[in-house]
Amino acid sequence: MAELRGDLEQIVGGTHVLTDPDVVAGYVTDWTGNWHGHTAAVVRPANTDEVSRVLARCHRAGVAVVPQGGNTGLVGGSVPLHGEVVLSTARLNRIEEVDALGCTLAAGAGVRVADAQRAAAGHGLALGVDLASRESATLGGIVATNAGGIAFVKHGNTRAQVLGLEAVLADGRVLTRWAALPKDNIGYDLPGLLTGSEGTLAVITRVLLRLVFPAQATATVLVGVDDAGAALSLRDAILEAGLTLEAAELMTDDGLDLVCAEKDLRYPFDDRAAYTVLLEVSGPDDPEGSLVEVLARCAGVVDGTVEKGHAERLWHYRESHTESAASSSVTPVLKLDISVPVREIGGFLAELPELLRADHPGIRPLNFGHFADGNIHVNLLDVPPEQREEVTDAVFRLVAQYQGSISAEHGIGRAKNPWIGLGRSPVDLAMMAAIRHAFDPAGILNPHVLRFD
Ligand code: FAD
Ligand code: 2HG
Ligand code: ZN
Repeated sequence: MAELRGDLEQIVGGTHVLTDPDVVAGYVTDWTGNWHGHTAAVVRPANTDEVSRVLARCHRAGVAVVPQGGNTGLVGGSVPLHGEVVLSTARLNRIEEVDALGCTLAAGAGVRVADAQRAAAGHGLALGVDLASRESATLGGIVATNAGGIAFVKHGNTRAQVLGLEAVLADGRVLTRWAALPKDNIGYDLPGLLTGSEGTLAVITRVLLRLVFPAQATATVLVGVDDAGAALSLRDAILEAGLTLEAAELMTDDGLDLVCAEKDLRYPFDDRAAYTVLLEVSGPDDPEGSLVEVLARCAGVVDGTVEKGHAERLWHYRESHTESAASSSVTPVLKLDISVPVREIGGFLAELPELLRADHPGIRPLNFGHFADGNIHVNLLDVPPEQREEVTDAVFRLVAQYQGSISAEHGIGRAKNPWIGLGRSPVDLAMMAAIRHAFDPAGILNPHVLRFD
């Protein structure tokens, strides 16, 4: 290992091979605080060539590598639990170009999402992906996890934004698909395959992303509704009125109370409602006025507050859920990011607390999510460590009954490996294993993540 470290220092420079336990601490524990590991070294290459040489050297030594971006992943996939070398993309942080005419952004994989958003905004454009971790999550990270986020309802997932990638294979070879062509059908979609591969097929070093035109006039509403059906009716009424949905988020009354307590916020309504929905809409003229009209004629609306634009004040209630759950729970929050068909959201949300109450009365569920996509973030607070597996199993079996997915947008990571068979058939798993073997026959890239056996 000392010889390997010396060679890595030769490649990236001594100051970019980190081994001091105090410095390395932030790289070996995940955002949720549930996954703690250790590493022989954190290596911070500055460009694709250095990444290639680092991987070739680790490959020769048979040493496993965990790629890490902003370390905001929520499924334990970005930390070395078995002593793997951490390859940090922190120094791949250059925004190369915003092409305003072609509507593309070219950047290093270590660029923070918010920096890319600001660069795009500087040219009157926007990134098609947005998420609350934007100030820390990286472009390589959102590609590697195929992140969803709050703009999914309008622009789709990260995969839909990827035009090209540069990536380094496990043995150090560089794979480049880099054409700013929306139409390009030569063979298999390898960038699409690397998107969502969670660091198991290659290390992404540069990304070429499509940019979108931001909505000009927007309005945001926070509205209390009686049930999940009313939330969906409201969504439909908005679309029928000719407005465009920019975001559609759901919160529960318990969740809102918890956020208000943790963040010292005022409960937003006079009257209580079972669910609170946050909708951001855009339209050619006066979306705020159109929204007020729609609300007035929708059944099941209890109370609401409408603001012009992307109202940070209202978004704060929704975007504070993750942090509030973390600060309120006495154990690391058990995060089960799932999806069900939209018509089943109400049934699922009603059945889940009953299921937990019966066998685990001490666990506090906090459910919220991107409801127009059927994506519910089940957050379970105060779960005793020895019950995590049993509780996960119970929730995932309920998800399977509802024909849902055990991973809507966060990936499989380490956290969901044992349940992957609930979502994919044996043939499907065998094909994915074969693809992985073709990319990385020696099995050195994030070997404990996204397992198919
Ligand atoms: P990391 O956490 O560092 O890594 C995540 C995975 O990608 C790991 O498996 C890692 O090995 C791999 N990886 C990272 N970079 C590379 C690379 N360059 N090449 C190859 N593999 C790589 N997720 C959503 O989908 N939607 C949301 O709305 C959302 N909101 C969030 C809000 C908060 C407050 C937090 C804390 C997290 C949220 N997340 C969300 C989860 C997380 O931010 C995303 O998964 C994000 O894409 C991870 O980016 P990262 O740079 O932090 O990646
Ligand atoms: C979000 O939508 C993220 O805010 C995080 O995907 C979800 O904390 C979570 O469970
Ligand atoms: Zn989410």
